Amino acid sequence: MSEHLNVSRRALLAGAAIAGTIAPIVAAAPAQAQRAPAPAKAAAKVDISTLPRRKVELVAPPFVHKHTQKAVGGPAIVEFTMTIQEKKIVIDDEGTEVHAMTFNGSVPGPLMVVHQDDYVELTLINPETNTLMHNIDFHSATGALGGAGLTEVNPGEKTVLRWKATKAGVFVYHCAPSGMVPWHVTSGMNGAIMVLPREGLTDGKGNPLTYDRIYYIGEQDFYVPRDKNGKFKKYPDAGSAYADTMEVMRGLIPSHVVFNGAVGALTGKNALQAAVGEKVLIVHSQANRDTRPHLIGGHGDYVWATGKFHNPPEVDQETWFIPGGTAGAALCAFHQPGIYAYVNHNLIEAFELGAAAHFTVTGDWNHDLMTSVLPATGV
Ligand SMILES: [Cu+2]
Repeated sequence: MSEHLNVSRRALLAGAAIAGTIAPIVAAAPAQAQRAPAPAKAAAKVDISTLPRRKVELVAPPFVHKHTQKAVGGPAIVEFTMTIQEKKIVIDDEGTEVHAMTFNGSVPGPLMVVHQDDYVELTLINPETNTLMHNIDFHSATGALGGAGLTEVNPGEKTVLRWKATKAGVFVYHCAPSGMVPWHVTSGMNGAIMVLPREGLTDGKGNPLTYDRIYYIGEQDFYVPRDKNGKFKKYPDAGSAYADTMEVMRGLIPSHVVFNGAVGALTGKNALQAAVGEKVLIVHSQANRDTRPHLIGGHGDYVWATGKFHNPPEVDQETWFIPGGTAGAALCAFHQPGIYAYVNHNLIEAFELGAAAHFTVTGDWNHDLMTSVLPATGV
């Protein structure tokens, strides 16, 4: 048990007050990143006031809000609103609890979709019913710690950040409060944004690639403390779980590695749906640890493992590697009906810790691709 046991609400709000050993990473960033800068004096190349505005209603993963694959018209200001929710969630069939920190109530937060050169305008709300300060670091944004330096919001506050989507690809976003970054990220406070090229996806040789469906899978490592008997402990709130959770985190061995917030969140009756002949874009993020997705019985036909669409995709992949802090994208066509497992192919993490999803695919079996020549028969 760590000595940092009693974490008061005030200390949590102060963020960096806890455990000086973990504070310096962000505290060392340039001080000006922590303050709102004065408006730029140089004439902006784009007159923001002339751009059209579009409001997007976000939806919870694995689903993705409506969007066009090719941009329609010129750049726009795309307005999003996210409300931060601190909430207790159950992460497995045994009732193991985590006091999660979430963007919009889900782990991961919603996938946001824009096109390159659009402006993302996010209203971030931290309701006064929450207890912690939060912010957001977009890996796709430029400056101020990805926006984290301009978006610190205490309970009862909201903030608005606008940034230009200059890079095409799928990117992680996550909470990054001074001194407490890994705790917030491994409590579920991460998601992804997809910045599509204005012309849509291509194969790197000028040929367009399109998808019939898109799903967003956020892989999450949790570090739930155990009691003397090895049972997962329960706590009344996030603050009282903090010290024990940090101790488990420092051991670097997660108690759970799950897709979309819980063991089984995307399996069985929650399986992802597709039909034979459909091409599915699977966006997969991991804000903290490396992962290696694999579609059992299928392939990544076009894979941007590090998620950036102006690199040619790799083709015909069996397993692809997504480094921690990255989102990747894989375009997979389904050619046979049935249930496919989509896993982190560290199979211990998939089968023992929870990192697995199912696709249920409808359609007709193709005997040319596979057939049972001799069912199991006695010899
Ligand atoms: Cu946070």
